[in-house]
Amino acid sequence: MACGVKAVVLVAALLFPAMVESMVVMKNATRLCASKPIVTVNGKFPGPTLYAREDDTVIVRVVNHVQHNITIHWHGVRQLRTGWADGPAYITQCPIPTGQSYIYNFTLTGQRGTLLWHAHINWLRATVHGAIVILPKRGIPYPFPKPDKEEIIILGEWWKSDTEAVINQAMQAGVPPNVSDAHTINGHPGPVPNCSSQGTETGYT
Ligand SMILES: [Cu+2]
Repeated sequence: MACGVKAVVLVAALLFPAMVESMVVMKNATRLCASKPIVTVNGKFPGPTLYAREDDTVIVRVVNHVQHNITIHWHGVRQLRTGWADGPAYITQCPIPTGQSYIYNFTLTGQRGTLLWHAHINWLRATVHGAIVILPKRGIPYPFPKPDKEEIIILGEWWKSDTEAVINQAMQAGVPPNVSDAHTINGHPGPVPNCSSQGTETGYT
């Protein structure tokens, strides 16, 4: 998956680990014949892929430019003595307010594979999520034959309405939230009949 320069990580084993800047910004997105503003990292949906190696230290500075408090959770990453980098809002950290930033700093000890990062407050994870690929240490293969090609596939859901409104309504009414309008593969619900404009949709689903 292509990703912006700001999004590509990498580190440790180096004396001076690189810091990745992640900007949380609004972006207009068109799906299912309709557009709405969504919260994104670096204007991407799904968000940028983070690449690292086992034993790397990952340092990500998240800068909040939207009118929502936000945190980022590294789903499946074992936070060994770095609980403050885990991300659940009001559990291991205060959320990052508008205009503020927070530096996530953790080491990928004894882990390889593809995991997910996502927002961890209210329903912002609906659009704020992406892959984190943890490669084996340099010179060490995965415990299976080298694949011809690797592709990141992220399954998600799309609501035509604002997802923060969906969850807030449900919480206030004490009822389950409205179900999504579509499932997505890498952010795309696929072609829609009778929809002249597919907006920003590209690729195949
Ligand atoms: Cu998670």
